[in-house]
Amino acid sequence: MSAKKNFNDIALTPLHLEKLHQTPFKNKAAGLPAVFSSMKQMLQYMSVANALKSSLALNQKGGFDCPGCAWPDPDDERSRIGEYCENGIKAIAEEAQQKAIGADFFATHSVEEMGTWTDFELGKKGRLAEPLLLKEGATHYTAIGWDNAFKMIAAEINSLSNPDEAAFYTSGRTSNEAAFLYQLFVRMTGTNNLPDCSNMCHESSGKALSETIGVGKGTVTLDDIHDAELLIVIGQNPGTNHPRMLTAMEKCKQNGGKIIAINPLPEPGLLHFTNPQNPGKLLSGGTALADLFLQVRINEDVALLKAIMLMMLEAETQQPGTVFDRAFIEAHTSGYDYFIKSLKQHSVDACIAQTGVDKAAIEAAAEMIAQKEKIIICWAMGLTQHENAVDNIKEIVNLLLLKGSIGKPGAGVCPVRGHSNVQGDRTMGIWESAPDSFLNKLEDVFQFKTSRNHGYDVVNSINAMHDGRLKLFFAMGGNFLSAAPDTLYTADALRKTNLTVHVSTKLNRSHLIHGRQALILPCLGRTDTDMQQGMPQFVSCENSMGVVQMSKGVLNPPSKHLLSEVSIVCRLAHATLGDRFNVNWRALENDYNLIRDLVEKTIPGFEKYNERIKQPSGFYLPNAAKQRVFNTVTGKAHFSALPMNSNNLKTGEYIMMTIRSHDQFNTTVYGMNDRYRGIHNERRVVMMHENDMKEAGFQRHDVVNISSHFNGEMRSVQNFIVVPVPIAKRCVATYFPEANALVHIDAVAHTSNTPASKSVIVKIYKA
Ligand SMILES: Nc1nc2c(c(=O)[nH]1)N[C@H]1C(S)=C(S)[C@@H](COP(=O)(O)OP(=O)(O)OC[C@H]3O[C@@H](n4cnc5c(=O)[nH]c(N)nc54)[C@H](O)[C@@H]3O)O[C@H]1N2
Ligand SMILES: Nc1nc2c(c(=O)[nH]1)N[C@H]1C(S)=C(S)[C@@H](COP(=O)(O)OP(=O)(O)OC[C@H]3O[C@@H](n4cnc5c(=O)[nH]c(N)nc54)[C@H](O)[C@@H]3O)O[C@H]1N2
Ligand SMILES: [Mo]
Repeated sequence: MSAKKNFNDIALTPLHLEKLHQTPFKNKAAGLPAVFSSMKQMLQYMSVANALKSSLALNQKGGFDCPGCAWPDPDDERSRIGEYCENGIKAIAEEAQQKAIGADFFATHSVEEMGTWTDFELGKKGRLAEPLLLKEGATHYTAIGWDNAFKMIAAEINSLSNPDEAAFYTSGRTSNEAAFLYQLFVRMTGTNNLPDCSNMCHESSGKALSETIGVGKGTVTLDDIHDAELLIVIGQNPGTNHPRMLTAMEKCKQNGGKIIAINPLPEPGLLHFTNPQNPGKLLSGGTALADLFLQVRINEDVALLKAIMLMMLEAETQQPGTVFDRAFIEAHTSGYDYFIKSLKQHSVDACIAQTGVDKAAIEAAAEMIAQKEKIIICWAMGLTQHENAVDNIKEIVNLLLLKGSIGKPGAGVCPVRGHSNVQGDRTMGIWESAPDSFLNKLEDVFQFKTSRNHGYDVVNSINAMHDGRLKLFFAMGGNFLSAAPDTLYTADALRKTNLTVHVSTKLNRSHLIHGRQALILPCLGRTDTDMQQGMPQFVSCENSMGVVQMSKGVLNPPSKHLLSEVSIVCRLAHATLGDRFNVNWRALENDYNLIRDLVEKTIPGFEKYNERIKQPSGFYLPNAAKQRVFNTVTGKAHFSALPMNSNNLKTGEYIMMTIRSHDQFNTTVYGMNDRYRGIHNERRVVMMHENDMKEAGFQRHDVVNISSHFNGEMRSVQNFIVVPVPIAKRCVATYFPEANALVHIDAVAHTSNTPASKSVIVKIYKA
């Protein structure tokens, strides 16, 4: 196919059909190709010296926290050549580019021209080098001094008729120190409008877990994963998105553990793994991971879990006390009888029929679960981004409660977080609906009155911009436009604001879709050294398992005009609030230890923060559920009686999930290949089962248009290429963010308001 460019709106990734090349879907992950791929990536954009320096410091005690995912580092021994994975290396190579783009670059490229570039091209231009302003009506960004930029934002904030007319987004890379000051500043302006990437990510997990077990986080450590008798990995693709988790899964297997994988795709990393950090294993061919793979249809996990629990119930009824943990249920849970009553209303066969999985495989899973006592369930976006996402996770909790598998070694819930500090940002108060206990404490420590209005989350922010209720949109990192659902609707929303501000490391599409005026504020990244008044500073992050660790960059920043996120918050707060509150923003900017002292005063679990953060492996935050203390209304863990969901696909309809390729970090496209799935050089693809293709009359690599249908409204995207893959029937997959325009703004998970970007009902037509 010849390369062609064609686009209607610069909010969308332009159509840029390249030369698609398809190879067989792989059946194993990592190994030597991963080592080669990561080396190639690093050396393409970095000097050998910087590549070495950064890979040696990656995830080492005293080094920097990988800006990739939030998977924890081992507490004890760490690989000496760096605790890295292929995709961590790509994340660093992406951030640590030496090329920097400043006002000269933006003088030669208009906003409109940049809109014709793909996300891959945008990202490869280099690091942002100086603050930039897009004046009203201007076609190009031009340089602006830092002070003027802060004055401009401050004037805008101070002229709002109501503080709730501004929203302050956070992506999950922001450090604890920056996040704490940022939410404090935002709350001092008088609003709780703190939408964050969590709203699109694990919000459903947080909601379900806090209601059922009293803590919105996971309850396991890395050692628990190693010690589990059974790991269930559901709705997650660790081979691509958390590659170091494969090492933990391998250890679990070596200790005699079993693994069940539940996914509409036979993701290579779930099935087989060759550890690239273990030279012996590279030659011997690696470890078979999953003992059982259940190829569930998209969003039929509730049916699957119900089928499994019905089978377990049957076995328990026949031999009471052999399957369920009666003592645990009795002592620590509530709602068991009602839950069982509601479960019995479903028939096993009807549940099985919905899942698309063989009965024998489900029976095998039920039997494995029945026999084990130490079970951990890991999940990610495959469960959280559906309308019934919160129920998905409550159903997982039901299963674990039946087995008494929460709050003991080798057992528990493991929502695997995405962004490297997304969990820490929440702990620091980046939350549009923070609990009163948090706000009360903030008031105590800082002597001011917080607003008690419920703030806007991501979806509510977009709607508020659309309706003119939001005038200013400020983003601490991220790529809001491309990460959010319903791309064109979100673009319209952003265009209605007076001012959009992005604190960023790299150019992205959100800089091109803007309010009446727009600012880009370039900041230091995780890999950069951070000096304040001649003194080196470090920050800290919390990983997916509640460990808080120091992170200290090692590379020279790519431009001398960059500020740290902490500096940006402090200077903006000072420009906006002056001396109105009892906070010495200048002192905090100069010494991050002082920020940690304030965190210690405000947030439980951070006692002796400055002392303990210097421990080589950091420290664990307390987790009550892990100790079988359930901070729910009843003081017990709750069983939930949940309805069955059904996708009800009509003829010609498919259910579509929007997923990540192996060469991307969210909206940052590192490369054009999805190596494990065998898709190369093209991202505008729709993955389909061969039988479905045949039925629809599609040939391999036909070009199609896709439309989605929600609440009587239609959305569509053009020119996607059909690729046959071994996906569950009637299920299709596209990449995020190319297909985000199909996710209707109102298609959200009940109660968590997370966009349902993994269950989009679509029709597919030949283009
Ligand atoms: N390299 C890299 N690492 C990353 C990221 C990245 O983009 N690149 N992103 C980071 C972030 S922010 C996050 S949140 C995580 C995301 O990590 P994942 O959740 O693993 O990412 P997705 O690609 O969205 O994959 C979802 C997986 O769930 C499956 N799935 C989809 N729908 C269903 C369903 O209904 N049921 C079941 N059982 N499975 C389903 C898909 O087939 C896919 O394997 O990764 C983090 N780490
Ligand atoms: N359809 C669909 N949509 C989705 C998802 C999906 O699976 N399907 N996943 C959702 C999920 S799980 C998430 S978490 C969101 C992600 O949403 P976001 O977090 O908003 O998006 P990212 O692509 O991670 O943001 C990348 C940008 O962050 C900036 N950046 C990188 N590092 C730093 C840093 O250290 N500091 C600052 N200030 N900026 C930095 C760079 O400019 C880069 O362009 O997307 C969500 N959207
Ligand atoms: Mo995420």
